Amino acid sequence: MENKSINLEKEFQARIDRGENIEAKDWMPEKYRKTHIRQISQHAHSEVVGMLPEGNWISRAPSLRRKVALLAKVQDEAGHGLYLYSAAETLGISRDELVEQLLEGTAKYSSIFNYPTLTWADMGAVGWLVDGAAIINQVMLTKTSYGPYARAMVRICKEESFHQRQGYEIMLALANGTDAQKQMAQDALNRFWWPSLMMFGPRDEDSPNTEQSMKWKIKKKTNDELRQQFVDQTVPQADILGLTIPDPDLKWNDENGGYDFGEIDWDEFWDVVKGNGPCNRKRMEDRNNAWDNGAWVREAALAHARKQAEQKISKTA
Ligand code: BYC
Repeated sequence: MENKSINLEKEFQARIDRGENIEAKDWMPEKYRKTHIRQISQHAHSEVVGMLPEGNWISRAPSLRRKVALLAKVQDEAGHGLYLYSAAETLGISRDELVEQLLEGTAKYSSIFNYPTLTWADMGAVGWLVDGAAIINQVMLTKTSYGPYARAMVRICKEESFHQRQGYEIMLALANGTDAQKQMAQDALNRFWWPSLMMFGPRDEDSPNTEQSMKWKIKKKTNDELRQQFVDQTVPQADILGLTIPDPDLKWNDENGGYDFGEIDWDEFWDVVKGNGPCNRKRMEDRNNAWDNGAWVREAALAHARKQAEQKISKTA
């Protein structure tokens, strides 16, 4: 029995090493399944909670064009949440269970969405930095070893690119606007820069999941590698905007071919992850209210589905 399970694990690792995708009905170690449920559901929750800071600005967008683009972006995020809940369901957990974990506050979602969006420029900073960081992480995940997750990521990444561009374009307009607009853009960058770097997770040496996730090719790059990639990609974009990254230690390093940057405030990161960020309570309250207020939609959809099924039965009878 023990030998059989060792052989299964060996064959599983060999498939991963050959670069094969693992599919829903394939044998997989229990820990692989659980790690995926954890990561995919945290990701799904992040998309759903991520609608809140931006939803806050839909009714206050400065023009019809901006409003349409923001509305489309927020709707895309709802869609991403749904693809990801479906991918998680292939691993044997129901969407109801996952939603329940989110609403009762036992599930994690990205720390970034626990920061407030105070001005219109924050819509630019979120699109540029938050979606920019998300793309770097998620392009890697299009090649992740679990097939349903990898395939969901391909479509999500296409939509994230549009999100990032609309954000950068807001920043560009503000940075080229009046002094007050430029100041608003700089202020948004100042507030979102460090939380964006935190999105990639703890330093590699403090990340309990990275080593195993790299072996299973759930992750193809470590948290620190992706964070470095984000900094190297984003600093020149800030230069084009004429804005200053709020990090006095930021410096080009010729030897490494990348930017050195300052120390992240890890106490702040863990505080936010543990539920004590500026907006954690508000986000949970808003999600719970949305769930309660949407009960009639779920009931109506179920009643409609039941009626359709009954009509089908009576037609075939
Ligand atoms: N916030 O061992 P580690 C988006 C947790 S973008 C909160 O490194 P892992 C969007 C981590 O879960 C954002 N928690 O973990 C964009 C773990 O906790 P548990 C969503 C964090 O999984 C724009 C513990 O800390 N993207 O959706 O190997 C608009 C130790 O960390 C964070 C994804 O979810 C954090 N920032 O690596 C709308 C991408 N960082 O479960 C929406 C998929 C870490 O062990 N996820 N933790 O108690 C991943 O790629 C990986 O899960 C991470 C973390 C790189 C985030």
